[in-house]
Amino acid sequence: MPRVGNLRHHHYTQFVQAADSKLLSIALQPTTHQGTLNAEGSRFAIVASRWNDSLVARLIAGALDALEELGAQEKDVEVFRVPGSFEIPLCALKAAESGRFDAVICLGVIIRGQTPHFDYIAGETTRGIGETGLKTGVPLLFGVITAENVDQAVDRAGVKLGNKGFEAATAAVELANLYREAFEKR
Ligand code: DLZ
Repeated sequence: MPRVGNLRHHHYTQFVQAADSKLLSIALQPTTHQGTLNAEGSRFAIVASRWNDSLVARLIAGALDALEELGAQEKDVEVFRVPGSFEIPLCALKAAESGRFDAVICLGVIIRGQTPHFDYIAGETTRGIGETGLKTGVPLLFGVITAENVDQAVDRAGVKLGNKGFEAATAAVELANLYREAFEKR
């Protein structure tokens, strides 16, 4: 019988079902932390690659659009350009380690059809961005499009919610506020 934590699987299933059926009558009201979507007072780095620049430019525009809508000040946003997505993690690491930013928004476009070593570049970029967030404790946002072809990439670099830059910047604002409110010593 498979185990989930200390519960046997059938006990776990019953437990989940019981919790579901009682969902509306649970009395426990723990504190829930959730970041607000207010960018005022937070500082953001945008690390963006130049490869597939016409699409990355749309991601940068999307990110800036979101930050402006959420109240960020121009002086609190800095953009760093690197040659390709493979170079994003190191620049993001330096930005995070500088202590000057509450979140680092990583933007790039990697297209399989045009990239023989797509898996290596996409894999290393993803791993490096993830590791940098864990190593530095600064939230790093993954706004790197990994697409099969140009059409797919164009779809993800569109307007507002269809724009990975807009999405990543919105998440950056939320996380900057969440970590400040929930974990910073007062
Ligand atoms: C070399 C390369 C290729 C073929 N394709 C892409 C891509 O689709 N997207 C991207 O961001 N970068 C690409 N690069 C460049 C690499 O990321 C890196 O800049 C170079 O290998 C130099 O280290």
